[in-house]
Amino acid sequence: MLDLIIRNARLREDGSCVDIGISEGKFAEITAGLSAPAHETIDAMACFVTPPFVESHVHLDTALTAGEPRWNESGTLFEGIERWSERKATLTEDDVVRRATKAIEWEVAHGVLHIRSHVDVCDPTLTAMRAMIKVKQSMAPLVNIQLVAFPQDGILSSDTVPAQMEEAVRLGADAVGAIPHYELTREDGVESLKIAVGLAEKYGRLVDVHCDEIDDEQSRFVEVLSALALRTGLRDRVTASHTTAMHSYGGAYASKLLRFCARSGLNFVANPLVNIHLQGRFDTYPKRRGVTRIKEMAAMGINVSLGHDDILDPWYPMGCGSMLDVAHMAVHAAQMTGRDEMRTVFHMVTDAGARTLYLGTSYGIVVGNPADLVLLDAVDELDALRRQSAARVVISKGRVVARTTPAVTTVSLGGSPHGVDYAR
Ligand code: 17E
Ligand code: FE2
Repeated sequence: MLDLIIRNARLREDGSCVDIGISEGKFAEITAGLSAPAHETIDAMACFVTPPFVESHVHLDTALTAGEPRWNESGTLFEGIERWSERKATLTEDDVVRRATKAIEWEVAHGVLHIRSHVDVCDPTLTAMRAMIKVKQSMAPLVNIQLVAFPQDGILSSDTVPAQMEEAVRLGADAVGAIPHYELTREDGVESLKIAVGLAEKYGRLVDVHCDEIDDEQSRFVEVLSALALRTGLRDRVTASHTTAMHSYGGAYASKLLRFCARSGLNFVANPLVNIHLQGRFDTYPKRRGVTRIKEMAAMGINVSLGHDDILDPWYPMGCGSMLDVAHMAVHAAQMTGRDEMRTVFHMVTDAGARTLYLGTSYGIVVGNPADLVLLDAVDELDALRRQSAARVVISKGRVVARTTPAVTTVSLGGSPHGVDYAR
């Protein structure tokens, strides 16, 4: 007796539908015309089914603080850091838990079940990290949350930050961060990367660095991180986030750099919603887009996934936690509008994200894996991207954790009122 059967779900690449049997929180059987009895049945109505979305990069500790106490009016990264430092001074654990929980609910409602959140550890009391560890633990049965010890003001910005980083890792951070382009000198930037990677080696953690998030073509820390990933053997346990300076590198340097990155196995996370708006702010015209070389890296087989980065905070005044929203921007900003390219972008918010988060083989709709899936109001990846499809049903470990009823619209232009659908 199965616990749940999802009938008529569009899973196969050829568009054919299957029935998905779930038992004890795992995929038990996946086949057309499944005949086993079950306690509950959901009719997927030939909707497209995908493994859950993976949010590769978000700051849940800062979420929902936009405008508190002041708005970022210039739209620069640097004013965002200033505004956040004002809000950071008033943090309490309850405040962080409340806001992060709400943002996670928004993400789960959109089909996200794996989240990597950076958490600022420059506050000597580690209030945000302590709060986020509570959130991670309370969500663990249904939502997988990874935490990165992220030094927003720089690891070498004060004598105390290195010890705070280590304490955050001891408390339970899954990954170690850094922000080399925001250290006082190039040398400090290199040193900060050595400290971060050293901590990851010492405690057996992953690495995820805010790396070269600036329009300065001379900001060149990806090469340092890639070399450390190679030499330490940490390789694909290491991720470079943002890397927006790569947008401004000359062709010869970028070509050499990306070959080295392919060799080291470094993962990249682009945050197109946020970087298309934060970058280029010091340009007149033409204004650079400031989004990293998503298309070129993907074409080389480098693992690239995508993050929302911010949800209603000092760096971004918008956001509802939808990875389809992020992917939609990536299609435009990276000019990945070829049909295969759009499919690739969809996979950047699913499978590629799973690789960045180092989830291993437990991710994916395969018999024996945790029964995590999303039924989208779409027929395939491209349809989901175009229509920003609702996640009709989100299932985590065999349990329905969110449902959305897609909007129903009626038009009347003189003839009889009729429903609109967005199929061609
Ligand atoms: N902090 C940072 O350094 N860069 C960002 N994009 C955000 C926070 C959101
Ligand atoms: Fe970020």
